[in-house]
Amino acid sequence: MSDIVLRRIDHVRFFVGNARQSAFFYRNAFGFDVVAYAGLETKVRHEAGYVLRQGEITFVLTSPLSAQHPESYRLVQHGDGVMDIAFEVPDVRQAFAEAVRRGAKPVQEPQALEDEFGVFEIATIATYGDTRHSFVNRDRYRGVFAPGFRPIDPERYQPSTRRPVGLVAIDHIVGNVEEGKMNEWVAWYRDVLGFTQLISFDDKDISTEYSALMSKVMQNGSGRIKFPINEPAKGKRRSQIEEYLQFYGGPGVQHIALLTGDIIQTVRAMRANDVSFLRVPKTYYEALPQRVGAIQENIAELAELGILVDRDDEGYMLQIFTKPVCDRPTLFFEVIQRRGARSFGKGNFKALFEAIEREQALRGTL
Ligand code: TYF
Ligand code: FE
Repeated sequence: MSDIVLRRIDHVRFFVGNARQSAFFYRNAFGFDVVAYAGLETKVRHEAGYVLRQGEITFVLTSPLSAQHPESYRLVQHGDGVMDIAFEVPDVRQAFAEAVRRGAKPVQEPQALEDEFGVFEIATIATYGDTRHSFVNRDRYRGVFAPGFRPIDPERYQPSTRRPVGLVAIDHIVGNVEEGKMNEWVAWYRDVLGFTQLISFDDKDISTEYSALMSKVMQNGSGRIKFPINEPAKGKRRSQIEEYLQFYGGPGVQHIALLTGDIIQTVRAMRANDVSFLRVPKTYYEALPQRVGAIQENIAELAELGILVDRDDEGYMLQIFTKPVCDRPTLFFEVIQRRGARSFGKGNFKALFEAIEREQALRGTL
């Protein structure tokens, strides 16, 4: 029938135990501005919400204010994590009706929420695990984020005087699903949201000694929204994907890749803010000139910061991975700069996964 048009990722909502403290982390470590708040002071009684923005990226942090909150089970089941990847769509009712007609499980019927700033429309479907996709439309809404939210009190959040971090957009968001389920979720993104497959990596591409996984990258019609989906593959010992599934208590978002126009500046700022990144051995940088050829960046500087490089037939890309940002070894972030390349750093998989395995070994989960 009709197409589901996704304009962009509107926001990513995290369900967390203490949104006030998570907002402090994403502001002071990742460089987000805190732009809006919902909670007791804005007459919202059941949850607190903080809206953070950097470039085109919007994160929403939600915490329940009582055990009666219908989502509060998430905190014990999953720990902090991504609850919703919301899309901006031209027509919420049509997107929801069509997605459900194509087999999506409905979570929340279309609603038009109104306040003095206009009408905000939202509907929600389920995806892997307890993760959701909302469809939102704010064409008739002039408020700071959504009804219930108020601009943040500048007394509480002065404009940051730190060095700018420079994150500009979401490049991709990766989901981990159970062994044998990757193709079902690939089919779901194809059949329900009309995505197509961009790339596939099998266990031979990515199996190290231990950390075997398979991955397929799905993208929407415009190519602006990219969702790799991973499943564990049989390796010698426990896959990093199995470790995630165990600690998250099921499928969920594994990492969010954030684009920067200057990864050296971004990683310098984040390191100065105490963000912990994975490290690869020095030998990685000795082999780098041979592997990727001429690049604009200084290799000593990349080595100092731990930034990885990979090349494809369209150009090259630079990337780096944080350690997990929660106590559970679940969600982490990637910072990525693209210089022509549209790929996902296959040439870094071995060094990267061996770095992840060293962390798994420290946790005793390998
Ligand atoms: O998103 C990707 O495909 C790359 C590679 O645990 C990757 O960032 C895949 C799995 C993983 C870490 C990175
Ligand atoms: Fe990635």
